[in-house]
Amino acid sequence: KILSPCTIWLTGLSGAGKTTIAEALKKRIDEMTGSTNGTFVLDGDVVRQGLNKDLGFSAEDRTENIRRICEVSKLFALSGKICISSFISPYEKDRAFGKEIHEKEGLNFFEGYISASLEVCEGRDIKGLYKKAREGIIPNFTGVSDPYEVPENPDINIPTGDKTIQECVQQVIEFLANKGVL
Ligand code: GGZ
Repeated sequence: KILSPCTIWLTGLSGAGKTTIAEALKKRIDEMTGSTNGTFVLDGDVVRQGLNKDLGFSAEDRTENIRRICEVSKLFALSGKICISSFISPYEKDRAFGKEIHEKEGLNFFEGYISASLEVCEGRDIKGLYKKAREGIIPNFTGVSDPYEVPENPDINIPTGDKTIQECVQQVIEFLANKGVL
C-alpha cells in the first residue's frame, strides 16, 4: 500500500539509466501494491514532445523544463500517487525548487542521484549522442559541452555503473520503506 504520496526525482547524465530505473521501479512498486494506478512515470522523451515542445537545451530552457515538470510532479503527488520523474535536471537550484514546492504542500520530494560516471555513460553511448556531441553535431550536450551539477546531498545515491538494475531498484524500495512511503 502507498502510505505517503511523493515525488521520486531521478537526476543524472544522459545514458546513466534514469529511464530504465524509473520503469523498473514503477513495475516493482505496482507489483507490491497490486495496482498500476499508484505510480506515474514522467520522462524526458514524452514531456519534451508534448508539454514542453517549445523548449530546447539552453540553460534558460532547461530551467523552465524542470520548473514545469516539478509543478506537474507535485500535482501527481497531490493526487495521491508516487510520481517518478526522470530528467537530467543539471542545475542544483532547479532541483532545490522542486523540493521546496513539494515541501510547501507537505509532500516528500526525494532526490535520487543516478550516479554513473561520464566515462560509463559515454562508454555505453546507447543512442550515439555522445559521439555526436564530441563531433560538435549536438551542441551544449550535458557532461561534454554543458554543465552537470552533481547533487551534493542526494536523498539516495543509485550507482547504476556498479550494480544491476534489480539491485538498484531494491535499494530504492528499501529506502522508501524506511521513509514510510511503502
Ligand atoms: C542533453 C540532450 C541534448 C543536450 C538532446 N543535452 O539520453 P536521452 O537523449 O534520451 O535523454 C536526453 C534528453 C534530456 O532531456 P531532459 O529534459 O532530461 O534534459 S534537462 O533536464 O537538462 O532539461 C538526451 C536528449 O534529451 N538530448 N539534446 N544538448 N541531452
